[in-house]
Amino acid sequence: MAQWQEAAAIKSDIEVADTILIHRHVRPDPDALGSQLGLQRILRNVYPEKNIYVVGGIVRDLEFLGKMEHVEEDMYQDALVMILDTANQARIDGQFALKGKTIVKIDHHPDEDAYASRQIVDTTVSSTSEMIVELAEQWNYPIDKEAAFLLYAGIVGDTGRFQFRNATARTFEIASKLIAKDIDTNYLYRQMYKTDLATLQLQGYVLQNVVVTEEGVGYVKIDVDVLRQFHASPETASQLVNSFSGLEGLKCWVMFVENKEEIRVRIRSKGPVINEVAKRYRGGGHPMAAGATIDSWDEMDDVIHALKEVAKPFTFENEES
Ligand SMILES: [Mn+2]
Repeated sequence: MAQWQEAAAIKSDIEVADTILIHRHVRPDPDALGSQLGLQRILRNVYPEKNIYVVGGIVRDLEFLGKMEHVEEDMYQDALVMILDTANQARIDGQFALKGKTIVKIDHHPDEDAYASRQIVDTTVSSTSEMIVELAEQWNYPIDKEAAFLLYAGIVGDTGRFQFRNATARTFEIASKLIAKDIDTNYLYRQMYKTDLATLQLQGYVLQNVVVTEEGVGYVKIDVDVLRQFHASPETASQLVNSFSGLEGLKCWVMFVENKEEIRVRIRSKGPVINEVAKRYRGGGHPMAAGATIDSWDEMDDVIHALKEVAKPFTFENEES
């Protein structure tokens, strides 16, 4: 695991730092928050005398995971800044993150932007939370029940409850160790998968309006009028991208959500590689899960056309096409 060679140096950075500021990406998901808060918990247990803070905006639905802290710009000067789950600078939540004395990146997204002085980037790992467990073990830092809960939440989030193909044998081993800390998974799933009525009704709209092409590309368009009708935010709508993933014949699918001046594009796949398409439209991501941005509804057809091109030649193994 050549990507992990910086682990020892990062441990030294942690040991010498008085202030450690932990960041992650904007619009955080359970992995971003779970890895961030989990790492904070682990480090605070080992180094109670250090100033270890988590920075970034909050998300109401994920507030049960923990709270962010306010950190002034002057604290960055001598700080070790650890940026988790964030591929590129533009995605970092927190305007002063790169003002730290030492910048460390720990991530499992394709390495598009080596913004840190040290980094561990491994796209074969399910989640940044899984990477934090690996590192805590290498560094000999204990993971207590609270940290285990946070990191487990991150793994559950990024693996879609262990059903995506990024859930490896190692992921299950690590999840098993976290479960062994007696974490409350009932509470976790209740919090992670709760839905309010407005969202549920928007989901009904999505299911009613999904279109599938003969190439196996599904798409749904959510414009501002639909958002207004269901009192939903663009973020809420975007989270429904997997709500029709079980549809027969679907190879890849995309959700277009209007947000102010632009249209966010969320793309998912069961086989065809779609992040190359995302890259052509101001985006990127994983081969099976990516995002992009377009400026007008005219461009929607271009994205759908590009997805048809990648979907058409693809056939599932063990299945007749
Ligand atoms: Mn992640």
